[in-house]
Amino acid sequence: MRMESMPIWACLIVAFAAFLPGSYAFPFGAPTQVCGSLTPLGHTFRGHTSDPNLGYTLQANPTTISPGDNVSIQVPGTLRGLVMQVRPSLDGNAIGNWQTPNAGFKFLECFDNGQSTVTHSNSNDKDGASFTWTAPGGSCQSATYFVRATVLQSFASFQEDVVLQLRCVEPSPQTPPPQTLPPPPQTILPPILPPTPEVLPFVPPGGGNLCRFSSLTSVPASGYRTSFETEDFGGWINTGVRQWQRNRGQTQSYSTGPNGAFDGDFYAYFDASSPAQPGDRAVLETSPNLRGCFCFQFSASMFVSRRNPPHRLFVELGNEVLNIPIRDDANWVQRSLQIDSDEFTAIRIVGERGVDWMGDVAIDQLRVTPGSCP
Ligand SMILES: [Ca+2]
Repeated sequence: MRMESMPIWACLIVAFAAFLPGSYAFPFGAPTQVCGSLTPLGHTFRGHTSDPNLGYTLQANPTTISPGDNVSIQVPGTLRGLVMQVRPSLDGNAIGNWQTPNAGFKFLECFDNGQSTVTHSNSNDKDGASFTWTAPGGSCQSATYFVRATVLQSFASFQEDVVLQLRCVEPSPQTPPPQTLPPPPQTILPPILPPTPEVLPFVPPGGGNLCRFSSLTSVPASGYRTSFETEDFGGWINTGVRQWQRNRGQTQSYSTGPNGAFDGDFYAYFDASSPAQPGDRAVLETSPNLRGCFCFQFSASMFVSRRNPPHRLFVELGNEVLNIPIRDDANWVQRSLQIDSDEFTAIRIVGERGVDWMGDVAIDQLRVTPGSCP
């Protein structure tokens, strides 16, 4: 409330007080009427005006603050009184809270806040003034806060609009403490399997000598011979979800598969790498035109992981199965399989992917010959 808006009677009271000899208009501090203007009522009534040359200044530490921070604010020099606030704009309402002032000063309630304003509590000369102000919490109410004071040197001389700017910055987001990451989940490796035992040969020891169905023997002249040196696979047909592929040299995956062909340059292998999934099968199959007593010979490479479930390479004839055991090296093994059957049947060579990517099973030099195995 500025002077000119005061009721006449109030002005008269102020004027009367101001004219008392040797007295100040408000020797015990500014009245609440100054809350908005910070203009010293009694002083201006006598015709005095603010004297900017008195040289009063404000000092603050720090001058850059965040919500809730305490700020030390000084008014150097000899002074008799003052009224001071901190505002979010020059003409805004006082914000924040002053801490209990030192002797000679007191709170003045403004804007319904008993600690929003400080003023003098007596008319003695003071050797400077020092206060602590606490910024409102939460967020900055503006980027710049204004410490605004009117400082009285004496009753007749005062300086209005002594201002100091504070910069309000939002508190930096809390840097979360470095999280103690849980250890990466352990890859639970399946147990290492013992070597897969071969199923018993399809005929008892002694081989072809005991063939009962020699008279029924029927084997195509081609004998399903292939060393995979050509594309035709010697009559074998891929029938699985995955393909047996020709390859020469090592397979592309490290530490699995043969180093090269068993015979010639090429062999066939089932690539366990993507997109092959566990359980996928590559099946190489003859026609079901084999019967009687005959021998299936082939070479196999089972340099694959033993992780469980394991990779498998096996030969099927009807319901009978011959497993080729896993090896721990890239060497080829030769197998001879004596068959004695009174029904036409097909031979199926099955590669089955296990859980591990190291599963490049390979075969080479296949042939089916009538009679007993050599
Ligand atoms: Ca070959």
